[in-house]
Amino acid sequence: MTKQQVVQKLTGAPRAPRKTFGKAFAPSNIALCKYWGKRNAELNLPINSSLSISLGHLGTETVISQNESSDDMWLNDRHLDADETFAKRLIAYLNLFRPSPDFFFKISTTNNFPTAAGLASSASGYAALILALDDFFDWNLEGKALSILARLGSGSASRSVYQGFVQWYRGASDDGMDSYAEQLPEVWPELRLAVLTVSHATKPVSSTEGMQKTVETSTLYKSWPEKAERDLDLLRTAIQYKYFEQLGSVAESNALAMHATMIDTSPPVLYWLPETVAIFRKIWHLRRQGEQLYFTIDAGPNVKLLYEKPDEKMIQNHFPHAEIINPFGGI
Ligand code: 2P0
Repeated sequence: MTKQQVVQKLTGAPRAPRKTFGKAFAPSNIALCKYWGKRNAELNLPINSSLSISLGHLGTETVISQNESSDDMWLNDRHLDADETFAKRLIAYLNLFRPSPDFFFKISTTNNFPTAAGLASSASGYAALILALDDFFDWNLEGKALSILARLGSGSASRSVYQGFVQWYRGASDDGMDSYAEQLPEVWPELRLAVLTVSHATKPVSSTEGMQKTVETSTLYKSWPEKAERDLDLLRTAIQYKYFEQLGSVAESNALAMHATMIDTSPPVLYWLPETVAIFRKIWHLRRQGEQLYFTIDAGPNVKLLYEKPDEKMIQNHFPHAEIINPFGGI
């Protein structure tokens, strides 16, 4: 099945928008059990299920309307040239939703998280875009369909159409209709994340390319799907009973295992910098002294701490530059 066929199946025959503009917000998210590896690159169908926490009010707001003669795209108040990589990907996604080839969009998208925090923008970006399109065309789609459509833009976006803890089911069908995310019922108001920024530089290998190469060449990757499914079960239990130690230790182990498969790739994909490893060592040292903190890390050098609210002072003392996030603060 193609992306276009998936869109037709979920939104029906193409028709004009019913509103003058559409507007939506979607949160960024950080995975505790990571998405790494696709079984279908066209539809962003994952090899393993994943589980994330959405970041409350930190994310992307998008406003969309009709434009004459060409697409007009703005990112954080900067006009995008149609030949920029970012714009090309956006236009390819918008092509799926045009009622006719001569229909063009105006899009203004704004990320409210500090760019310095190094949080992924494709997740909240494509989630906000599909929610804004749903508003503009007045489709009134349910969460499952929105999650599937967001996935066509970027895999991790399938999780950003919801707040709170979110699970993305890998699914098994070829058309991906069973590969969507759902919000979990639990909340954990004491849970905190803190971003430690090591570098603002664009990563040398994109996630899309990194995971493709890993699947193709890493021997260690063979053990990843089973490890991810087991970690996901352990995380579900940790969330259900608020076992922080289990949540933190499983998330940390899952992130390190994902990076192990990247390092095992040919040529190696190593996102860490010396400062990244120094932070790992500092966290492990603090844990040996009895402190309760863990980390997770995505396809980049920046580290995300996991801790609970009573430990905020300790975190601020040891990591004065940490960007603290309260994921359940705005829910
Ligand atoms: C995640 N990452 O679960 C994992 C952990 C990065 C490391 O999802 O190709 O930008 O657009 O589907 O979603 C980043 O990958 O990749 C990602 P595409 P995406 O958050």
